[in-house]
Amino acid sequence: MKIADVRVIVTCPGRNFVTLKITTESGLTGVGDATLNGRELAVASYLNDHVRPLLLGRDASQINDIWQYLYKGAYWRRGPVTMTAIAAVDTALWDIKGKAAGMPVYQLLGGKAREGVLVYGHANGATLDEAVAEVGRFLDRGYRAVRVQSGVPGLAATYGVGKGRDFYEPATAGTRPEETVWATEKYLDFAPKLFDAVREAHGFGFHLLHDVHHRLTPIEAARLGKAAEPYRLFWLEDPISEELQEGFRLIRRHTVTPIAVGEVYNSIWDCHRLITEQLIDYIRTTVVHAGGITHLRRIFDLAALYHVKTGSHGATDLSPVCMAAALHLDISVPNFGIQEYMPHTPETDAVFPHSYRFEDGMLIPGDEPGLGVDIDEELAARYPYRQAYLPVNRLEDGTVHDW
Ligand code: EZ4
Ligand code: CO
Repeated sequence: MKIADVRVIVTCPGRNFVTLKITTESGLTGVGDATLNGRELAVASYLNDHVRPLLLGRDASQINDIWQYLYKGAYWRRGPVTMTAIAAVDTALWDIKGKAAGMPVYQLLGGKAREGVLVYGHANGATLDEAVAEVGRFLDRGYRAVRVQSGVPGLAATYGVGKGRDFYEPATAGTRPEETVWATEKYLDFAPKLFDAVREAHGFGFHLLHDVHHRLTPIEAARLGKAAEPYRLFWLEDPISEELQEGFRLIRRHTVTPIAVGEVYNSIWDCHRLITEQLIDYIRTTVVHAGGITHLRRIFDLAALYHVKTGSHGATDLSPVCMAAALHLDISVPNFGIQEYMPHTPETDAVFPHSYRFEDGMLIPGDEPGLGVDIDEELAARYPYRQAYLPVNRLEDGTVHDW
């Protein structure tokens, strides 16, 4: 199973995606997502310039050895660029291993531990009323779990509220990031009213989630968590910046609202204390940014020991290749919690044909050998890369704040 070809494909069917495609001498192919939103070309270069020469001629079946070779062999450890590049290689090799074995990857991971993967959708509104109505639209479509985000009175724009309805996309094309303005006190006054209105309108028969997107201090987050308790959130996501791990101790002292963290983490070393000290309830690391299936499994296994469940990131910047891989892992691990799911645009779905499907609020991975996802390279070539950035966020006095 010698690796004969390694290609890095950059495409922009509405947004940028970087995909690694590995081909063996016998003609088996595997794909891995390598997209790092707003910093895409850094990963493309890491793969093309530094990893590709190391893979050619190597045995594609040696996933464990290749992972360690790329991780320890670089000397420089961790970081989003490195771990995304390693993830792409790892994912593509699992895809190949599944095809070589004639089995879907979830079978190689020990088989299905559940019938489907519970997902949550994103209900967004510019106003409270719009957000409440959007939650209803998701429930009508069969979602059992919905994240709600709303514009905040007095703020021009806020995280999670897009221009269109289904395809919220925070990155914008251009040579400079968009800038947004934030005021914590306006948000903190408003957020409990939003949860109250959603529960008032739609009841408690579904899971309600909310993403703070790293913007509070620990004591502010503690206040919000406490205020949210009557509305029984499934989770409060990223209440504070992910670097401030000690801050989660303070949040924990004040509230039983479950906490989800980890979409910006890229290794087990970023979250082992949060897990072993039981400071969080859901770990949001996912395949593409946390070293692939091989490494994410280790994080999930550690989390299982401490009753921390999985809740992988699944926004639109994670390609259908990542989603497919995530679903194979989600469906097989004992401590699965929930999977984020934002459907991609039809243009993106056409570039990445895939067999997973949405059914009754769950995603079901396909049963064909490998991951059940591919990239249409001819179609991908019609959408050249466009420079794009995530927004930069400032307080009302101009201070740069966490976005
Ligand atoms: O801002 O994926 O929970 N989801 C999120 C996402 C992230 C983007 C960053 O690339 O927080 O919307
Ligand atoms: Co988030």
